[in-house]
Amino acid sequence: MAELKAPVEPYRIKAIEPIRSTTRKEREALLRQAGFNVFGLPAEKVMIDLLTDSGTSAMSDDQWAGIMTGDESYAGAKNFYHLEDAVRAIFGFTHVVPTHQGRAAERVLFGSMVKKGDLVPSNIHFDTTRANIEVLGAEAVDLVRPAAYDPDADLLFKGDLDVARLKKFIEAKGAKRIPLVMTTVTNNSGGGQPVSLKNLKETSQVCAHYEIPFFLDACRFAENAFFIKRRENGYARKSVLEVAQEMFSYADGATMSGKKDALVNIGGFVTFDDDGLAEKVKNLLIISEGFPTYGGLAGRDLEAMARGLNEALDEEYLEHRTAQVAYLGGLLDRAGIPVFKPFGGHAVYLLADRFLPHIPRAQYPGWALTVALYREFGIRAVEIGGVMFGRKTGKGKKEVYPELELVRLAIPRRVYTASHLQVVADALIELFRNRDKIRGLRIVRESPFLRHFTARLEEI
Ligand code: P70
Repeated sequence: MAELKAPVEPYRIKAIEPIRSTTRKEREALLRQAGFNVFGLPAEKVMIDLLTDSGTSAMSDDQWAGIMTGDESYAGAKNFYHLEDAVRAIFGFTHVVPTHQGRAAERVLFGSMVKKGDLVPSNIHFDTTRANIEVLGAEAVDLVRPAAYDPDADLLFKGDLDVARLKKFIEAKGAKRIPLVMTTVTNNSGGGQPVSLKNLKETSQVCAHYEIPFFLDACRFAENAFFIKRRENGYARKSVLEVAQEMFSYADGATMSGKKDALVNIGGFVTFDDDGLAEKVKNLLIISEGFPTYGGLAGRDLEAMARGLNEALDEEYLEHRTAQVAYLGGLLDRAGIPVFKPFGGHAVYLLADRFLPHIPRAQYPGWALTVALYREFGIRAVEIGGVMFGRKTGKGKKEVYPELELVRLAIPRRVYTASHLQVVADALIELFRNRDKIRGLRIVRESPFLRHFTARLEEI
Protein backbone atom coordinates (compact mmCIF):
# COMPACT_ATOMS: atom_id res chain seq x y z
CA MET A 1 0.00 0.00 0.00
CA ALA A 2 1.31 3.45 -0.91
CA GLU A 3 2.64 5.46 1.98
CA LEU A 4 0.31 8.18 3.21
CA LYS A 5 2.33 11.26 3.92
CA ALA A 6 0.89 13.95 6.15
CA PRO A 7 0.69 17.14 4.06
CA VAL A 8 2.86 19.97 5.40
CA GLU A 9 0.87 23.10 6.20
CA PRO A 10 2.02 25.98 3.96
CA TYR A 11 1.37 28.49 6.76
CA ARG A 12 2.38 29.06 10.34
CA ILE A 13 -0.02 29.90 13.10
CA LYS A 14 -0.12 33.48 14.36
CA ALA A 15 -3.36 33.56 16.33
CA ILE A 16 -4.93 30.55 17.95
CA GLU A 17 -8.38 29.62 19.11
CA PRO A 18 -8.51 27.06 21.92
CA ILE A 19 -10.30 23.76 21.40
CA ARG A 20 -12.13 22.57 24.50
CA SER A 21 -12.91 18.98 25.30
CA THR A 22 -16.22 17.63 26.56
CA THR A 23 -17.29 14.39 28.19
CA ARG A 24 -19.48 11.79 26.54
CA LYS A 25 -22.15 12.45 29.16
CA GLU A 26 -22.14 16.16 28.35
CA ARG A 27 -22.38 15.45 24.63
CA GLU A 28 -25.27 13.04 25.17
CA ALA A 29 -27.22 15.76 27.02
CA LEU A 30 -26.38 18.34 24.35
CA LEU A 31 -27.60 16.02 21.60
CA ARG A 32 -30.92 15.56 23.36
CA GLN A 33 -31.33 19.31 23.80
CA ALA A 34 -30.54 19.80 20.13
CA GLY A 35 -33.17 17.28 19.00
CA PHE A 36 -30.39 15.00 17.70
CA ASN A 37 -29.49 17.63 15.14
CA VAL A 38 -25.83 18.66 15.12
CA PHE A 39 -26.81 22.08 13.74
CA GLY A 40 -28.31 22.73 17.18
CA LEU A 41 -25.06 22.21 19.11
CA PRO A 42 -23.06 25.05 20.65
CA ALA A 43 -19.86 25.17 18.56
CA GLU A 44 -17.75 25.54 21.69
CA LYS A 45 -18.81 22.01 22.58
CA VAL A 46 -17.37 20.61 19.35
CA MET A 47 -13.79 19.36 19.35
CA ILE A 48 -13.19 19.22 15.60
CA ASP A 49 -15.81 20.90 13.46
CA LEU A 50 -16.21 19.50 9.96
CA LEU A 51 -19.81 20.65 9.57
CA THR A 52 -18.87 22.89 6.69
CA ASP A 53 -16.05 24.58 4.83
CA SER A 54 -18.34 27.60 4.47
CA GLY A 55 -17.38 30.73 6.36
CA THR A 56 -15.06 28.71 8.57
CA SER A 57 -11.75 29.64 6.91
CA ALA A 58 -8.85 31.23 8.75
CA MET A 59 -8.10 34.59 7.17
CA SER A 60 -4.52 35.59 6.39
CA ASP A 61 -2.61 38.44 8.03
CA ASP A 62 -3.08 40.35 4.78
CA GLN A 63 -6.85 39.91 4.93
CA TRP A 64 -6.91 41.00 8.58
CA ALA A 65 -4.83 44.02 7.66
CA GLY A 66 -7.38 44.74 4.94
CA ILE A 67 -10.13 44.69 7.56
CA MET A 68 -8.58 47.82 9.08
CA THR A 69 -8.84 49.61 5.77
CA GLY A 70 -12.63 49.18 5.68
CA ASP A 71 -14.34 52.28 4.32
CA GLU A 72 -17.75 52.29 5.97
CA SER A 73 -19.39 54.91 3.76
CA TYR A 74 -22.92 53.99 2.83
CA ALA A 75 -22.32 54.30 -0.90
CA GLY A 76 -19.20 53.96 -3.05
CA ALA A 77 -16.78 52.63 -0.41
CA LYS A 78 -13.32 52.12 -1.89
CA ASN A 79 -13.39 48.47 -0.82
CA PHE A 80 -16.29 47.87 -3.20
CA TYR A 81 -14.08 49.01 -6.09
CA HIS A 82 -11.31 46.70 -4.88
CA LEU A 83 -13.75 43.82 -4.92
CA GLU A 84 -15.05 44.83 -8.33
CA ASP A 85 -11.48 44.87 -9.70
CA ALA A 86 -10.66 41.49 -8.17
CA VAL A 87 -13.84 39.87 -9.50
CA ARG A 88 -13.46 41.39 -12.97
CA ALA A 89 -9.86 40.18 -13.18
CA ILE A 90 -10.81 36.59 -12.38
CA PHE A 91 -14.43 36.20 -13.50
CA GLY A 92 -14.33 38.69 -16.35
CA PHE A 93 -17.87 40.09 -16.08
CA THR A 94 -18.75 43.78 -15.89
CA HIS A 95 -21.45 43.81 -13.19
CA VAL A 96 -20.36 42.83 -9.70
CA VAL A 97 -23.15 42.85 -7.13
CA PRO A 98 -22.13 42.02 -3.57
CA THR A 99 -24.46 40.08 -1.29
CA HIS A 100 -24.10 38.90 2.28
CA GLN A 101 -23.59 35.30 1.15
CA GLY A 102 -24.16 32.86 -1.69
CA ARG A 103 -27.84 32.17 -1.16
CA ALA A 104 -28.63 35.89 -1.29
CA ALA A 105 -26.84 36.04 -4.65
CA GLU A 106 -29.01 33.13 -5.77
CA ARG A 107 -32.15 34.82 -4.52
CA VAL A 108 -31.59 38.12 -6.30
CA LEU A 109 -30.53 36.35 -9.50
CA PHE A 110 -33.33 33.76 -9.60
CA GLY A 111 -35.82 36.38 -8.39
CA SER A 112 -34.94 38.36 -11.53
CA MET A 113 -34.89 35.47 -14.01
CA VAL A 114 -37.06 32.59 -12.82
CA LYS A 115 -40.85 32.37 -12.66
CA LYS A 116 -43.45 29.83 -11.65
CA GLY A 117 -43.45 26.71 -13.84
CA ASP A 118 -39.88 27.26 -15.05
CA LEU A 119 -37.19 24.59 -15.04
CA VAL A 120 -33.60 25.15 -14.00
CA PRO A 121 -31.16 22.38 -14.96
CA SER A 122 -27.82 21.90 -13.23
CA ASN A 123 -25.28 19.13 -12.76
CA ILE A 124 -26.55 18.72 -9.20
CA HIS A 125 -28.13 21.65 -7.36
CA PHE A 126 -26.98 22.21 -3.82
CA ASP A 127 -29.57 22.68 -1.08
CA THR A 128 -29.86 26.48 -1.17
CA THR A 129 -29.96 26.79 -4.97
CA ARG A 130 -32.62 24.11 -5.09
CA ALA A 131 -34.64 25.83 -2.37
CA ASN A 132 -34.32 29.27 -3.96
CA ILE A 133 -35.72 27.83 -7.19
CA GLU A 134 -38.49 25.81 -5.55
CA VAL A 135 -39.64 28.76 -3.46
CA LEU A 136 -40.42 30.58 -6.74
CA GLY A 137 -42.62 27.68 -7.88
CA ALA A 138 -40.02 26.50 -10.40
CA GLU A 139 -38.30 23.14 -10.60
CA ALA A 140 -34.61 22.43 -10.00
CA VAL A 141 -33.46 19.58 -12.24
CA ASP A 142 -30.25 17.58 -11.80
CA LEU A 143 -28.68 16.37 -15.05
CA VAL A 144 -25.40 14.63 -14.28
CA ARG A 145 -24.32 11.40 -15.87
CA PRO A 146 -25.40 8.26 -13.94
CA ALA A 147 -21.74 7.62 -12.99
CA ALA A 148 -21.80 10.77 -10.85
CA TYR A 149 -23.90 8.81 -8.38
CA ASP A 150 -21.54 5.84 -8.40
CA PRO A 151 -19.13 6.31 -5.49
CA ASP A 152 -16.74 3.75 -6.98
CA ALA A 153 -16.56 5.13 -10.53
CA ASP A 154 -13.04 6.43 -10.94
CA LEU A 155 -13.64 9.44 -13.18
CA LEU A 156 -11.46 12.53 -13.38
CA PHE A 157 -14.41 14.91 -13.83
CA LYS A 158 -17.32 13.25 -12.13
CA GLY A 159 -19.03 16.62 -11.66
CA ASP A 160 -19.62 17.06 -15.40
CA LEU A 161 -23.12 17.83 -16.56
CA ASP A 162 -24.54 15.31 -19.05
CA VAL A 163 -24.64 17.49 -22.15
CA ALA A 164 -26.59 14.97 -24.23
CA ARG A 165 -29.21 14.78 -21.48
CA LEU A 166 -29.36 18.55 -21.33
CA LYS A 167 -29.98 18.77 -25.06
CA LYS A 168 -32.75 16.17 -24.88
CA PHE A 169 -34.22 17.92 -21.88
CA ILE A 170 -34.35 21.28 -23.63
CA GLU A 171 -35.87 19.69 -26.75
CA ALA A 172 -38.51 17.91 -24.66
CA LYS A 173 -39.48 20.81 -22.40
CA GLY A 174 -38.85 23.77 -24.67
CA ALA A 175 -36.22 26.46 -24.19
CA LYS A 176 -38.90 28.98 -23.20
CA ARG A 177 -39.42 27.30 -19.85
CA ILE A 178 -35.70 27.28 -19.06
CA PRO A 179 -34.55 30.73 -17.92
CA LEU A 180 -31.00 29.57 -17.19
CA VAL A 181 -28.76 26.54 -16.85
CA MET A 182 -26.41 26.40 -13.89
CA THR A 183 -23.32 24.26 -13.30
CA THR A 184 -22.00 23.89 -9.76
CA VAL A 185 -18.20 23.85 -9.48
CA THR A 186 -17.14 21.73 -7.74
CA ASN A 187 -20.22 19.53 -7.46
CA ASN A 188 -20.91 19.70 -3.74
CA SER A 189 -23.87 17.31 -3.57
CA GLY A 190 -21.98 14.72 -5.59
CA GLY A 191 -18.76 14.29 -3.65
CA GLY A 192 -17.13 17.67 -4.32
CA GLN A 193 -16.14 16.50 -7.80
CA PRO A 194 -14.70 18.84 -10.42
CA VAL A 195 -16.21 19.81 -13.76
CA SER A 196 -13.91 19.87 -16.81
CA LEU A 197 -13.34 22.83 -19.10
CA LYS A 198 -14.40 20.62 -21.99
CA ASN A 199 -17.74 20.08 -20.28
CA LEU A 200 -18.22 23.76 -19.47
CA LYS A 201 -17.48 24.61 -23.08
CA GLU A 202 -19.93 22.03 -24.45
CA THR A 203 -22.63 23.10 -22.01
CA SER A 204 -22.14 26.70 -23.03
CA GLN A 205 -22.43 25.77 -26.72
CA VAL A 206 -25.73 23.98 -26.13
CA CYS A 207 -27.03 26.90 -24.07
CA ALA A 208 -25.93 29.40 -26.73
CA HIS A 209 -27.70 27.37 -29.41
CA TYR A 210 -31.00 27.60 -27.52
CA GLU A 211 -30.28 31.15 -26.31
CA ILE A 212 -30.39 30.11 -22.66
CA PRO A 213 -28.08 31.95 -20.26
CA PHE A 214 -25.48 29.73 -18.61
CA PHE A 215 -24.35 30.50 -15.05
CA LEU A 216 -21.82 28.93 -12.73
CA ASP A 217 -22.45 28.35 -9.06
CA ALA A 218 -18.85 29.28 -8.45
CA CYS A 219 -18.41 28.77 -4.67
CA ARG A 220 -15.44 26.46 -5.14
CA PHE A 221 -14.14 27.74 -8.47
CA ALA A 222 -10.48 27.79 -7.38
CA GLU A 223 -10.52 24.17 -6.24
CA ASN A 224 -12.22 23.25 -9.53
CA ALA A 225 -9.59 25.17 -11.51
CA PHE A 226 -6.81 23.40 -9.63
CA PHE A 227 -8.22 19.99 -10.54
CA ILE A 228 -8.43 21.06 -14.19
CA LYS A 229 -4.79 22.12 -14.15
CA ARG A 230 -3.83 18.75 -12.69
CA ARG A 231 -6.13 16.51 -14.68
CA GLU A 232 -7.25 17.99 -17.98
CA ASN A 233 -5.09 17.57 -21.08
CA GLY A 234 -3.25 20.71 -22.05
CA TYR A 235 -3.60 22.71 -18.84
CA ALA A 236 -0.62 21.61 -16.74
CA ARG A 237 1.39 24.68 -17.74
CA LYS A 238 -1.39 27.22 -17.28
CA SER A 239 -1.75 29.08 -14.02
CA VAL A 240 -4.82 28.33 -11.91
CA LEU A 241 -5.90 31.92 -12.56
CA GLU A 242 -5.77 31.34 -16.33
CA VAL A 243 -7.80 28.16 -15.94
CA ALA A 244 -10.38 30.00 -13.81
CA GLN A 245 -10.59 32.76 -16.41
CA GLU A 246 -11.24 30.18 -19.09
CA MET A 247 -13.94 28.53 -16.95
CA PHE A 248 -15.80 31.81 -16.65
CA SER A 249 -15.27 32.65 -20.32
CA TYR A 250 -17.82 29.95 -21.16
CA ALA A 251 -20.47 31.35 -18.83
CA ASP A 252 -22.79 34.34 -18.88
CA GLY A 253 -22.37 34.93 -15.19
CA ALA A 254 -21.86 33.38 -11.78
CA THR A 255 -23.15 33.34 -8.24
CA MET A 256 -20.53 33.13 -5.55
CA SER A 257 -20.44 32.33 -1.88
CA GLY A 258 -17.32 34.11 -0.68
CA LYS A 259 -17.48 31.88 2.38
CA LYS A 260 -15.79 29.15 0.37
CA ASP A 261 -13.17 30.09 -2.22
CA ALA A 262 -12.91 33.76 -1.26
CA LEU A 263 -11.60 32.67 2.15
CA VAL A 264 -13.88 34.93 4.18
CA ASN A 265 -16.26 34.35 7.06
CA ILE A 266 -19.11 36.20 5.38
CA GLY A 267 -19.78 37.51 1.88
CA GLY A 268 -20.83 36.67 -1.62
CA PHE A 269 -21.71 38.22 -4.95
CA VAL A 270 -23.36 37.71 -8.28
CA THR A 271 -21.60 38.78 -11.46
CA PHE A 272 -22.60 38.93 -15.16
CA ASP A 273 -22.62 41.23 -18.21
CA ASP A 274 -26.33 41.72 -19.00
CA ASP A 275 -27.31 45.37 -18.28
CA GLY A 276 -31.05 44.69 -18.20
CA LEU A 277 -30.55 41.91 -15.70
CA ALA A 278 -28.34 44.20 -13.61
CA GLU A 279 -31.19 46.63 -13.19
CA LYS A 280 -33.57 43.94 -11.93
CA VAL A 281 -30.98 42.33 -9.66
CA LYS A 282 -30.01 45.66 -8.10
CA ASN A 283 -33.63 46.56 -7.47
CA LEU A 284 -34.19 43.30 -5.63
CA LEU A 285 -30.93 43.82 -3.79
CA ILE A 286 -31.91 47.24 -2.51
CA ILE A 287 -35.14 45.88 -1.03
CA SER A 288 -33.48 43.13 0.93
CA GLU A 289 -29.68 43.23 1.04
CA GLY A 290 -28.74 46.89 0.75
CA PHE A 291 -27.27 49.43 -1.62
CA PRO A 292 -25.46 47.88 -4.63
CA THR A 293 -21.98 48.90 -3.47
CA TYR A 294 -22.24 46.96 -0.22
CA GLY A 295 -25.03 44.37 -0.56
CA GLY A 296 -25.41 43.52 3.11
CA LEU A 297 -21.70 43.66 3.92
CA ALA A 298 -19.44 46.09 5.73
CA GLY A 299 -16.64 47.78 3.79
CA ARG A 300 -14.15 45.67 5.70
CA ASP A 301 -15.89 42.47 4.58
CA LEU A 302 -15.66 43.57 0.94
CA GLU A 303 -11.93 44.16 1.37
CA ALA A 304 -11.31 40.77 2.98
CA MET A 305 -13.21 39.12 0.11
CA ALA A 306 -11.25 41.02 -2.56
CA ARG A 307 -7.97 39.86 -1.03
CA GLY A 308 -9.20 36.34 -0.33
CA LEU A 309 -10.23 35.73 -3.94
CA ASN A 310 -6.63 36.10 -5.02
CA GLU A 311 -5.21 34.06 -2.15
CA ALA A 312 -7.52 31.19 -3.06
CA LEU A 313 -5.77 30.92 -6.43
CA ASP A 314 -2.35 30.40 -4.83
CA GLU A 315 -1.13 27.04 -6.06
CA GLU A 316 0.78 26.01 -2.95
CA TYR A 317 -2.33 26.67 -0.92
CA LEU A 318 -4.49 24.64 -3.33
CA GLU A 319 -1.95 21.85 -3.44
CA HIS A 320 -2.07 21.56 0.35
CA ARG A 321 -5.84 21.93 0.50
CA THR A 322 -6.53 19.08 -1.89
CA ALA A 323 -3.76 17.04 -0.24
CA GLN A 324 -5.51 17.43 3.13
CA VAL A 325 -8.71 16.01 1.67
CA ALA A 326 -6.83 13.15 0.01
CA TYR A 327 -4.89 12.45 3.22
CA LEU A 328 -7.99 12.11 5.39
CA GLY A 329 -9.74 10.15 2.65
CA GLY A 330 -6.72 7.89 2.27
CA LEU A 331 -6.51 7.15 6.00
CA LEU A 332 -10.17 6.10 6.00
CA ASP A 333 -10.05 4.16 2.75
CA ARG A 334 -6.98 2.24 3.93
CA ALA A 335 -8.93 1.17 7.01
CA GLY A 336 -11.76 -0.18 4.88
CA ILE A 337 -14.22 2.62 5.63
CA PRO A 338 -16.57 3.21 2.69
CA VAL A 339 -15.79 6.59 1.10
CA PHE A 340 -16.81 8.38 -2.08
CA LYS A 341 -14.07 8.24 -4.72
CA PRO A 342 -12.13 9.92 -6.14
CA PHE A 343 -11.61 12.42 -3.32
CA GLY A 344 -12.99 15.86 -4.07
CA GLY A 345 -11.88 19.38 -3.38
CA HIS A 346 -13.22 20.38 0.01
CA ALA A 347 -14.40 17.32 1.87
CA VAL A 348 -14.33 13.58 2.34
CA TYR A 349 -17.74 11.97 1.90
CA LEU A 350 -18.58 8.80 3.82
CA LEU A 351 -21.01 6.32 2.26
CA ALA A 352 -23.36 6.12 5.20
CA ASP A 353 -25.59 3.41 3.74
CA ARG A 354 -22.56 1.11 3.46
CA PHE A 355 -21.14 2.19 6.82
CA LEU A 356 -24.46 1.36 8.52
CA PRO A 357 -26.13 -1.32 6.37
CA HIS A 358 -28.41 -2.30 9.28
CA ILE A 359 -30.16 1.10 9.24
CA PRO A 360 -32.81 1.47 6.47
CA ARG A 361 -32.94 4.69 4.42
CA ALA A 362 -36.20 5.61 6.16
CA GLN A 363 -34.25 5.83 9.42
CA TYR A 364 -31.58 8.11 7.97
CA PRO A 365 -28.26 6.26 8.29
CA GLY A 366 -26.26 9.37 7.36
CA TRP A 367 -27.92 11.38 10.08
CA ALA A 368 -27.35 8.55 12.54
CA LEU A 369 -23.65 8.61 11.70
CA THR A 370 -23.38 12.35 12.40
CA VAL A 371 -25.06 11.81 15.78
CA ALA A 372 -22.74 8.93 16.67
CA LEU A 373 -19.61 10.77 15.58
CA TYR A 374 -20.45 13.67 17.85
CA ARG A 375 -21.63 11.56 20.76
CA GLU A 376 -18.56 9.33 20.84
CA PHE A 377 -15.83 11.75 19.77
CA GLY A 378 -17.08 15.34 19.76
CA ILE A 379 -16.56 15.61 16.00
CA ARG A 380 -19.21 17.36 13.93
CA ALA A 381 -19.97 16.39 10.32
CA VAL A 382 -23.01 16.97 8.13
CA GLU A 383 -25.46 14.59 6.53
CA ILE A 384 -25.98 15.03 2.80
CA GLY A 385 -28.64 12.40 2.33
CA GLY A 386 -32.21 11.58 3.21
CA VAL A 387 -32.88 14.37 5.68
CA MET A 388 -31.29 17.08 3.53
CA PHE A 389 -32.72 15.93 0.19
CA GLY A 390 -35.59 13.53 0.97
CA ARG A 391 -38.88 14.61 -0.63
CA LYS A 392 -42.42 13.58 0.15
CA THR A 393 -44.21 13.06 -3.14
CA GLY A 394 -47.30 11.37 -4.52
CA LYS A 395 -50.61 10.64 -2.87
CA GLY A 396 -49.40 8.69 0.14
CA LYS A 397 -46.70 11.32 0.71
CA LYS A 398 -44.16 8.57 0.64
CA GLU A 399 -40.67 9.90 1.14
CA VAL A 400 -38.29 9.54 -1.79
CA TYR A 401 -34.58 9.52 -1.00
CA PRO A 402 -31.68 10.93 -2.99
CA GLU A 403 -29.38 8.53 -4.79
CA LEU A 404 -26.54 9.04 -2.35
CA GLU A 405 -26.66 8.76 1.42
CA LEU A 406 -23.54 10.67 2.44
CA VAL A 407 -21.90 12.14 5.47
CA ARG A 408 -19.59 14.96 4.56
CA LEU A 409 -16.42 15.70 6.49
CA ALA A 410 -15.82 19.23 5.20
CA ILE A 411 -12.37 20.61 5.85
CA PRO A 412 -12.30 24.30 6.78
CA ARG A 413 -9.63 26.20 4.86
CA ARG A 414 -6.30 26.77 6.65
CA VAL A 415 -7.78 25.83 10.04
CA TYR A 416 -6.78 22.28 10.95
CA THR A 417 -3.42 20.52 10.79
CA ALA A 418 -2.59 17.01 9.66
CA SER A 419 -2.69 15.82 13.28
CA HIS A 420 -6.32 16.97 13.60
CA LEU A 421 -7.12 14.94 10.51
CA GLN A 422 -5.38 11.93 12.02
CA VAL A 423 -7.59 12.28 15.12
CA VAL A 424 -10.69 12.32 12.91
CA ALA A 425 -9.53 9.22 11.05
CA ASP A 426 -8.81 7.35 14.29
CA ALA A 427 -12.25 8.26 15.62
CA LEU A 428 -14.00 7.02 12.51
CA ILE A 429 -11.99 3.82 12.48
CA GLU A 430 -13.12 3.11 16.03
CA LEU A 431 -16.71 4.02 15.24
CA PHE A 432 -16.63 1.70 12.23
CA ARG A 433 -15.54 -1.15 14.52
CA ASN A 434 -18.55 -0.53 16.75
CA ARG A 435 -21.01 0.41 14.02
CA ASP A 436 -23.56 -2.24 15.02
CA LYS A 437 -24.46 -0.17 18.07
CA ILE A 438 -25.51 2.89 16.06
CA ARG A 439 -29.27 3.41 15.83
CA GLY A 440 -31.55 5.02 13.26
CA LEU A 441 -33.77 8.04 13.86
CA ARG A 442 -37.16 9.46 13.02
CA ILE A 443 -38.06 13.10 12.38
CA VAL A 444 -40.42 14.62 14.94
CA ARG A 445 -40.46 18.20 13.67
CA GLU A 446 -39.48 19.74 10.34
CA SER A 447 -39.90 22.87 8.22
CA PRO A 448 -41.06 22.86 4.58
CA PHE A 449 -37.75 24.16 3.13
CA LEU A 450 -34.18 23.23 4.09
CA ARG A 451 -35.50 21.10 6.91
CA HIS A 452 -32.09 19.72 7.89
CA PHE A 453 -31.05 23.01 9.50
CA THR A 454 -33.82 22.96 12.11
CA ALA A 455 -35.40 19.48 12.18
CA ARG A 456 -35.75 17.70 15.51
CA LEU A 457 -35.35 13.94 15.61
CA GLU A 458 -35.45 11.07 18.06
CA GLU A 459 -33.60 7.78 18.16
CA ILE A 460 -35.48 4.58 17.37
C1 P70 B 1 -21.87 23.98 2.52
C2 P70 B 1 -22.72 25.24 2.44
C3 P70 B 1 -23.32 26.50 0.50
C4 P70 B 1 -23.48 26.61 -0.93
C5 P70 B 1 -22.94 25.66 -1.80
C6 P70 B 1 -23.16 25.76 -3.17
C7 P70 B 1 -22.59 24.76 -4.13
C8 P70 B 1 -24.40 27.71 -2.84
C9 P70 B 1 -24.22 27.66 -1.46
C10 P70 B 1 -24.81 28.75 -0.60
C11 P70 B 1 -24.04 25.12 3.14
C12 P70 B 1 -24.02 24.33 4.37
C13 P70 B 1 -24.35 23.00 4.32
C14 P70 B 1 -24.27 22.23 5.45
C15 P70 B 1 -23.84 22.80 6.63
C16 P70 B 1 -23.54 24.13 6.67
C17 P70 B 1 -23.61 24.89 5.54
N1 P70 B 1 -22.93 25.46 1.04
N2 P70 B 1 -23.89 26.78 -3.65
O1 P70 B 1 -21.35 23.71 3.58
O2 P70 B 1 -23.85 29.62 -0.12
O3 P70 B 1 -23.94 29.36 2.37
O4 P70 B 1 -22.96 31.40 1.32
O5 P70 B 1 -25.39 31.01 1.27
O6 P70 B 1 -22.19 24.65 -1.35
O7 P70 B 1 -21.69 23.29 1.50
P1 P70 B 1 -24.06 30.39 1.28
